[in-house]
Amino acid sequence: MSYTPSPADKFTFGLWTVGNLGRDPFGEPVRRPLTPVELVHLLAEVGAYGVNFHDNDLVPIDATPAEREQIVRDFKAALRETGLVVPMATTNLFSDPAFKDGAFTSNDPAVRAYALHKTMRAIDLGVECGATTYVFWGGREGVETDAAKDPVEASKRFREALNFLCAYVRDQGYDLRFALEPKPNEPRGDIYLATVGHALAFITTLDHPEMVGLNPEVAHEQMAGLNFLHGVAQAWEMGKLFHIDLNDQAPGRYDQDFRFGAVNPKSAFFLVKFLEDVGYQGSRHFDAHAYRTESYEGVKAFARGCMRTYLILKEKARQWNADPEIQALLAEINAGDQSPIAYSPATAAALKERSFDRHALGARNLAYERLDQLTVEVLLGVR
Ligand code: GLT
Ligand code: MN
Ligand code: MN
Repeated sequence: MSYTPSPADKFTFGLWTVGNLGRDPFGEPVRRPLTPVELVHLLAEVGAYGVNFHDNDLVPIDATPAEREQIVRDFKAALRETGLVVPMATTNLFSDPAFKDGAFTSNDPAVRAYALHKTMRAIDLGVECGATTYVFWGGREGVETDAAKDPVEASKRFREALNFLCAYVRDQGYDLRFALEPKPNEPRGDIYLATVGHALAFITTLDHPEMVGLNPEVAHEQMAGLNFLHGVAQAWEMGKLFHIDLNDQAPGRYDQDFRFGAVNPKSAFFLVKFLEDVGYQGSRHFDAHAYRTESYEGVKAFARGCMRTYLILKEKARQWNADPEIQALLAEINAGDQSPIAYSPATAAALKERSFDRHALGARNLAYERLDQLTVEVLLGVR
């Protein structure tokens, strides 16, 4: 097995991921800035399929229209040269001090209007570069104190903004879907729409729910102490898994954005197995950063590592699915008539009268210990 990435794997990185300078709240940058064109070439060198960006990863916030045109021309030329594509784009609604108290949920109507203005322009830029998915990560949409904002009002403002922007996209005739990216906290003390579950429920209240889905991120659900796979599965089952941010995270820490599979390869395995088993067709976007210790050689090792780990886990999933002992256990676990009990008055009446041997039900051995051990042995390479 060579585990070499190919375009069919749809491995993507943001300009902000491989371009991360290693700044943190306690320390200055450790890597020199690369231009978007240099980053495209770096990604091509490691074998990525695509590159995503925030408006200001590509075009500085204070660029003149002429500068914007030149930057976009150069960037597109780099895309043509390398064959990289731009499947997703997004807006930076968190760095500028104007957004210190949120963008769409700010108490200041001028800030909310500016956020719409900036997002429409960023959507135009993304679409111009080929994006068909547009991410909304509301990093500043929250509070440090609940004295500051009414959370019901915040929900309404978020909804109004998304309704406005859906209408804009439809009006322009863009082929673009929105993907909400939840996160429980950081940089705000608490962020609204904290988890996949919050976002899924919120989407049903929008004017165009069919245009809006999820971009769940591994580390964000784990920061909330949740099982990421379960959130992803629920989004998938509702037809809402529009995009995914892959990385890793130790429990109970800050937003670490580690290389995919770096901390918990077992949960990464079940995630990859899920995406491959269900036939998820979207980007596999690595929203992670190289350690602050690394030079750009280390950044390349980081990016290669994300993709290689994904492909190794994909192969492990194939092996797991083909393992006769695992399959026999699964057949045993799922034995019996699994079809749902459809309601009718007669079925309900019969079911009420049916007698159950609950002691026998409770006494059944479910063999999950053996199944989990086999999983561990597949992962550790001894099967
Ligand atoms: C930021 C954040 C990510 C989001 C990006 C999209 S920006 O790096 O930590 O999780 O996906 O806005
Ligand atoms: Mn993150
Ligand atoms: Mn992310």
